[in-house]
Amino acid sequence: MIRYLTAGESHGQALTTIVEGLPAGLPLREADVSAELARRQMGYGRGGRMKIERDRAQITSGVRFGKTLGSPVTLVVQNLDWPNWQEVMAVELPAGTPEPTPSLTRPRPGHADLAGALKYGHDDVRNVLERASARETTMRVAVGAIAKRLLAEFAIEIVGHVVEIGGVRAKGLTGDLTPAQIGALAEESPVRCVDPAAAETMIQAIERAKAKGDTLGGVFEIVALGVPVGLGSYAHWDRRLDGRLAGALMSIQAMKGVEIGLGFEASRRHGSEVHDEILPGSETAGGYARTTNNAGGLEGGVSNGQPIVARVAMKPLSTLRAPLRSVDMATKAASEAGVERSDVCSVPSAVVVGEAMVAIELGRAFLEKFGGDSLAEIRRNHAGYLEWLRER
Ligand code: EPS
Repeated sequence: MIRYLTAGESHGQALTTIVEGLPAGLPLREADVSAELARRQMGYGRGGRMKIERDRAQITSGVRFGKTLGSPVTLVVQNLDWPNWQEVMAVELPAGTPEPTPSLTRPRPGHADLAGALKYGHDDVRNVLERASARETTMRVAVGAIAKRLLAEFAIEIVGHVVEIGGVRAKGLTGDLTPAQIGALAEESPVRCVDPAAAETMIQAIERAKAKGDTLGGVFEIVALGVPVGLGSYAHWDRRLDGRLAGALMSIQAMKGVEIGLGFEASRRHGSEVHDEILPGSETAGGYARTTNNAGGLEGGVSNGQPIVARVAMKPLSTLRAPLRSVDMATKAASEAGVERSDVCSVPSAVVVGEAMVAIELGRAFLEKFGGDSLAEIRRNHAGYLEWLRER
């Protein structure tokens, strides 16, 4: 079972994660993780911070000679912006220095600012936003990079792409594109969208929002390929893989909705127009075929051998350069929300975080089914199961 914790403030010294439960013998290089971190930093609509940071992962435990040891893996990413924040974010005040008066007291609607400050009893909203910030997703992407590494050993691949920004929709995928092509096209696009005409309109929409001091959200899709039938379980609610994936994706900062397969559209159709008929064939191991995948690869909370497809809705970021109305928590006077340096649109980056969360949950479910202490042992378990499926 993979467990992990993340730690770190947005403008603290460093971000950290400890990942426990990885098998021994998994090839892992810092470059594997840093490559994913770089993908998260890209995307049209990002702000000034990403010009400062060059997120690089340092592995400080759990790996020797390029392979995991089976012990906890610690990853550290230094915040290059830290030298500019050492005083504001100091762990200790110099002796005799009084605590500064709270600098941020005008909570941003939509952010964790107000609820967080009331919950934890903070007078300074900075104490909330530093951790609520999506900078934390750096470490989720780092953990996801390890999970992707594990899944890749078993030919499981995860691709993500943007389908909508600010109401501008990419044209539906026709099925002509292979998942590898979708991934490659998304990678080349400044907004991670495989439809170049829509991408151009999305970029214009981001520019217009920026000019107005506003922000934009959108929708992205994550597809997992090569997932064997049988991950997750119908036997108990908290083992259902659809619920676990939805929870993991919804936990990403600023997400407001998750759909699997047809999602909300399924509720508008007859059953005969929704369910994927089961036909004889060899498409999935076990000798069954499907011609549609409206279920998004999950039936009864169990992977069914089809690609797993999830779509996620992201709200527009809550830091507006043209601020909404708020209340100054220090005086209770009507005021304008505070303005922090932020992004206009980070849906393209959120795709990379979404891929990571899906990789982590699939990695967990994979180890639950095939788990072993070493990669070699997992390989034996996995191969035995596939052989058994083939012979049925
Ligand atoms: C960041 C995400 C955003 C950025 C942040 C870096 O955080 P938030 O969710 O708080 O808007 O704004 O950068 C800053 C806080 C800054 O100083 O510019 C990320 O994904 O790394």
